[in-house]
Amino acid sequence: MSPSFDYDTVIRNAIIATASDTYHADIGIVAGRIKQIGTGLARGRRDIDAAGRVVTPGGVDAHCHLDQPMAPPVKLSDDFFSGTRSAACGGTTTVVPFAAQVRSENLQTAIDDYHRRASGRACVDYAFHLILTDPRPEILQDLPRLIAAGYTSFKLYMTYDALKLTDGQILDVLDVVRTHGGMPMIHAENADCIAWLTRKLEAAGRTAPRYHATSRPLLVEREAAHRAISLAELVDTPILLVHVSGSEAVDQIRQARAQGLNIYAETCPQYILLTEADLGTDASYFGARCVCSPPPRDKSSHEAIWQGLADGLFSVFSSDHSPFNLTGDDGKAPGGEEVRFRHIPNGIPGIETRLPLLYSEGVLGGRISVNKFVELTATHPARMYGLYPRKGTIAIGSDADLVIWDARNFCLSNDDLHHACDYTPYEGMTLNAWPAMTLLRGEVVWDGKTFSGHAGAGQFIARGLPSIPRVSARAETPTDWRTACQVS
Ligand code: DUC
Ligand code: ZN
Ligand code: ZN
Repeated sequence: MSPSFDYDTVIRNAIIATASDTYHADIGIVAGRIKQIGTGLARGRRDIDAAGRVVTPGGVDAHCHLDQPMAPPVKLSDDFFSGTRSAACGGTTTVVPFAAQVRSENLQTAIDDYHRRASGRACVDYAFHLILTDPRPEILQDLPRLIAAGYTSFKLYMTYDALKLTDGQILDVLDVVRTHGGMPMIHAENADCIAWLTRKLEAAGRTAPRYHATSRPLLVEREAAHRAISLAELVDTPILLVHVSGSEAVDQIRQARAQGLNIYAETCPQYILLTEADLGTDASYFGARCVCSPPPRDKSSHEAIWQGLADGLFSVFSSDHSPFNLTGDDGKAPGGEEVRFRHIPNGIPGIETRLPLLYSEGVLGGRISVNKFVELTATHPARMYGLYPRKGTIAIGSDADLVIWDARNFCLSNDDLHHACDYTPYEGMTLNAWPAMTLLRGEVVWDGKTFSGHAGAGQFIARGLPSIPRVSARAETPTDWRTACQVS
């Protein structure tokens, strides 16, 4: 007689870390979900011994770009297969990339296109944020339907000619989201300042990659962050500022939250680990590999970001994975040419290294607790974007998305990564941790050496509304202008 098992898999003797607790227990998994958490669980069909190992929820990378169309010849190096394979090997089991509206087209067209790109290709679970580039009245009218269908977050750009919205357009979107729910995500950089500085720098012959940072000083982000916060205050609705990089923007967010405004913020590994020096010298094009927007900053901004990670100013830690190859003609050197900094594709890879970098530098480096790590990389991203409690925690009923950690020293090399990008900005860095195992809905997709997932294993997730704790319990009193605008 074949033995019967209570569980498909049991992770035994784990040191379970959630956003709130750390404790020893076994995790029993049935049909991809966590069925039981306790000590001395009955045998599973498969038993995995995690003795002495920290086990965290699978990461939720709430900001990454996969297979997003670019202006030819430029192309992202990762599609949904290679990007999500890389995510899994670095401990991330849910990704939320962007479906970008092409101006003059509608949002459903963008959504349909992204489903085609992801379906049958994704190796981990996925959802889509929408990028709104043309919020004309019929698009705004369609938003409530899309929110109800599970597309509950919207990226709004204050820069990039092909993407940016005016302040008035941002107000229009915020007003709809205030009524119907969802989370506006704002890319805050002042477009006119960047354009003006870029012209000045080019006129002076300063076109090397390093001048990308010169064209975006801290105040460019600070001013736009302040403006975005003011727009959110006027409409009286929460926003999330994405990829916050500099100490001056951090100050703006701190002041807004001290006033009780529901301003949330995200940051990324590049803003605690890379500096402007990584953009190289006048004589070198190699710095193009670290060109991203906002640009890497300095040590004093790193400190401000670390402080914000530790004290709750930041809710979300994402990769902003946006990979372009250094070699070839579709990446950092478009057409194979060393171009002026304004033409270098913005973005760096990081979907696989996001969790190990924060675990190594933050948790093992003594800057944040393991519980804060879980909050920033899984629980709050899941809450912010309507994936919780299915994703983002270790709890009975949640998907069995789990990472078993291995604390070991090694030197990071791009050869060990699983993306389709020909470099990592963190080449040669010593890391102290890497996932020993990643499970997606109970299936081992990474065992520390080999990717064992497959294209099409990832499921699309229609998301709910945010369930993130509010910054303030401030009573929602109608503003004067709203009262005045009410039709009697
Ligand atoms: N900046 C963005 O806003 N998105 C992708 C990458 C980047 O550098
Ligand atoms: Zn952005
Ligand atoms: Zn981005």
